[in-house]
Amino acid sequence: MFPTDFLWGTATAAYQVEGAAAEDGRTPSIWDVFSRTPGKVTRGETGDVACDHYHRLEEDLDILAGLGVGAYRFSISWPRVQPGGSGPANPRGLAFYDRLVDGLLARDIAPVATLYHWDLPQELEEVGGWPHRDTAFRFAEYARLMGEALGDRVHTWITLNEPWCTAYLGYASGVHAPGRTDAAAALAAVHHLNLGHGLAVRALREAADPAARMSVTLNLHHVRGVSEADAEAVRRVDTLANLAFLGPMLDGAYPRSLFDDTAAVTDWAFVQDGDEAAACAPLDVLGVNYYNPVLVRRREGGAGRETADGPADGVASPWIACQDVEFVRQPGPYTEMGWNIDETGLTELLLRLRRDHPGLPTMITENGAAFPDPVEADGRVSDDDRIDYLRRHIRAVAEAMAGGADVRGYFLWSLMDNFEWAHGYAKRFGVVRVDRGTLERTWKDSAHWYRGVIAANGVEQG
Ligand code: IFM
Repeated sequence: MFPTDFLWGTATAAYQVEGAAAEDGRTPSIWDVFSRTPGKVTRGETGDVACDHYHRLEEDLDILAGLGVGAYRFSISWPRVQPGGSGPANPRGLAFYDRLVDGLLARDIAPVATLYHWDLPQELEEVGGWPHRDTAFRFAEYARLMGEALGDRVHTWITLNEPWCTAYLGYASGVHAPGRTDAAAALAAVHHLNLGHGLAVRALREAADPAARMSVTLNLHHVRGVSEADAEAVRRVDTLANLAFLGPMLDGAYPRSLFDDTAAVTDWAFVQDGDEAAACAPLDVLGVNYYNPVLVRRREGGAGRETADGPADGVASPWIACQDVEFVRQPGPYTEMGWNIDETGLTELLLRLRRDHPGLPTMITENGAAFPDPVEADGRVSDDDRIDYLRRHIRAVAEAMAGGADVRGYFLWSLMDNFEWAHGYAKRFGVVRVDRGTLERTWKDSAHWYRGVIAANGVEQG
């Protein structure tokens, strides 16, 4: 079903799996600080130990080899390799990623490295974080250091993971680190993430092997209206969630409607001459994370509730300037996150990208689901619900490709159960189970199934 060079992989992120939070010179990130703040993470859990991937690297590499993946998407912990977010690289931190990359290559697995998966060095937050312009330049400097250190071996570089989450969950709703609730700051963060991305791609192009591919991962929202009368609600959410990043990164300009929609919040004076062009650096492939679609309608009669994806009125929302939009709960089935399962949104999203950005290939850099995953008496985890979710979504990718979408790979989220941010360890996304007491790894049925998908280079027809 898939081309012979289609990349099958799994994905993780540094703070979610590594642990070793204070080892070998690593300094705290905003997530270390946030997770220690009472009330921010379920049961007060932290990534101090996480999956202890830092110390169990060889075992985890062998699991990847056993699955037969062609690629592995990991992220680099910025405060591990450049403690404090400035100055020279930390050789002891870099040594871990050297071992990881070399271990992947030795197993014939292509390393796909994400530079920023939400763990900003705390020192950079203390001088303003992403709303502060200088952070974009610090990020580019860090990118250059990584290009110099690993650029001869990394197959694909992903600058940012889901800048939507960094900006809107970190600085507007505050449910992610650093936990600020300032809509104007969130929009400034959007801009400095876009700028940092463009600067980082240029730095990597200079420092890394010319064959290395450049990418960014966006959690694009596939937005639908309840009826045709809701087109304006769809446009507003699409602009804030998608075009705020796609515009500058791919077309070198923000849609002017974004400025109009958010004029009551900020005048966007932080966008300086030349910034939009600087944010736009040619990419080889666009990373797409997809979990579920979004359904909206025009909110009638003022004060209502943001029902599906956000909190009630009066509580900080990630949806800046969307007071006239209601997020509608969609029909099930649902995953353990409460997210509805609807793979048709993935096909439609990929076809939209093909239409709007012809010539730019895509790669699914995350797709997967959390489920309760009870352990049976013999230790087996029969996660048929996850297998069904994955099968549906892989078929949806195939359908988009049949419609002309140029999709180059699929990375399952996640290799193993890990620290699910504000949910702590309560939500399990892995195809490999990690026992919270012993940290022992056990293949769930979905891991065996995925190995078969990779071996067959596809799933059975529906
Ligand atoms: O665990 C996260 C990941 O870090 C980013 N994308 C969504 C996943 C599931 O919530």
